[in-house]
Amino acid sequence: MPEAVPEAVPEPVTDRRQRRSQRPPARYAAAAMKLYGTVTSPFVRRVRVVAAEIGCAVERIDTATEEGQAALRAVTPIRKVPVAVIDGRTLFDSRVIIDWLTTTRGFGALTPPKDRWREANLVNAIDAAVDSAIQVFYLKRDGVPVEGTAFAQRQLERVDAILEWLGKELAADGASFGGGLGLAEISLIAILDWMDFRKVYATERAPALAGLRAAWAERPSVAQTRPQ
Ligand SMILES: N[C@@H](CCC(=O)N[C@@H](CS)C(=O)NCC(=O)O)C(=O)O
Repeated sequence: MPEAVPEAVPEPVTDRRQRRSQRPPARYAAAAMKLYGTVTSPFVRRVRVVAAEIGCAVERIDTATEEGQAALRAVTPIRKVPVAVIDGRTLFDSRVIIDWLTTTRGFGALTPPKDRWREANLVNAIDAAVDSAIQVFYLKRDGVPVEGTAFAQRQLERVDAILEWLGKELAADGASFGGGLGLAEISLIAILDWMDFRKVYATERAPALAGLRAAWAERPSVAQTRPQ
């Protein structure tokens, strides 16, 4: 088992308006989360951002190494990151992990969804965009000459369509989809930063989304987890 790397936990932002129902049940509040993942994955990053926002300590198992991959395979047959071990459970999938965190520890200074079903549509669209970009990235990384193929074109066009749609879903100030910083905003920032980092999609093709990215760029949880 590779050594777990503890991450710095930024002080959670206290929000006086936090509703009583969002407060964490005391029995879960203190436990740290063991998180299997890399520092480049956008799915791992959104979990790290949420953990930082709600003040949940993270011990990350780096899955970028062979040892880390072996450790990952020992906890999940899916072989994808993130996986969390928390409160005596092993949880696969970033959205499930985030759901567990916000359910057991509250939303901290994050904005809870006003409309869960709308948020689910936004996040599904964001995930579909990054899934398409990731498929092309993996093929290129494995030396498959995917550039210029109909497959790659279809993935690119899907990303174009999704980002254009997301631009139309923004609130008037362009900084969010209608609240403050929530799962949809964090997910969008994570995929745009990842696309730039991996140079798999020119994010300038979606100028409408630049304002949202800029609005949260200096937030400690966002700035400290940006891939580089
Ligand atoms: N729906 C999953 C997606 C996870 C995912 O695709 N992770 C990628 C890293 S960004 C992965 O582990 N891929 C490994 C592979 O496809 O072999 C989640 O939200 O956690």
